[in-house]
Amino acid sequence: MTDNSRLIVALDLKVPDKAMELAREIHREIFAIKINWPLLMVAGVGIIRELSSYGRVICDLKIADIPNTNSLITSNVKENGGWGIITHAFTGSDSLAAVIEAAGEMKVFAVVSMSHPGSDQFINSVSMDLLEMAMKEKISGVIAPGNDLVMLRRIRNAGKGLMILSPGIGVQGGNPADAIRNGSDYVIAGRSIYNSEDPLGEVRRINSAVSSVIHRSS
Ligand code: 3DU
Repeated sequence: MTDNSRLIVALDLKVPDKAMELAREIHREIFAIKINWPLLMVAGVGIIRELSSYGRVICDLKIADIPNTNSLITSNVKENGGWGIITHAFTGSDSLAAVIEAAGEMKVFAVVSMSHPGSDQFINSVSMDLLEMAMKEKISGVIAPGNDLVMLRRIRNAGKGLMILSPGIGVQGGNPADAIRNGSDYVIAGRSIYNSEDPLGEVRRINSAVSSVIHRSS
């Protein structure tokens, strides 16, 4: 994996061999791989270690439980070589603190807003409170939508110094250059890459869209 890329690829495949094959094809040109329940449920926790032979693996488990359970889940990811973990923040500071403590050196990212329409019903009305609480707990970064640029900018402005990872790119309507321009540090894309006829070509297209923005602003 490379620090030159701002792309995190969501490997939401239910066939572990296909996920490994795709990881092998694209890993040199991306920043990290993100896995979620669809793959983890089929492959088991050992897939974290297998994929981490290619570099950083972020486990998007959107943990939302009591502190003890959160801590057990997080330690499973850590013991299997995860680089990062994604947790919900709405469960409160004790639950979040449990993830951060169990994570040790691992990065912890908290969901403070989401990219689908339903996020306007509940979570988006408390996003700034979730962000403030997560910062008090010394979170590494947050998840903020790459297809809602107004929300993204609010989170960027209030979350100085935080790493912002943004899904919502591609199939969900966001585009990588706009997300980076509006405050994302890393964009997350899944279907637009793993359903493409040419996944590596799609990775390169996103990388070059992002680099043109970064180079223009630096
Ligand atoms: O829409 P895509 O196929 O590019 O996948 C986006 C990934 O990011 C997917 O794993 C989804 O579970 C995750 N995600 C969101 O899409 C939106 C969020 O707010 C948080 C995570």
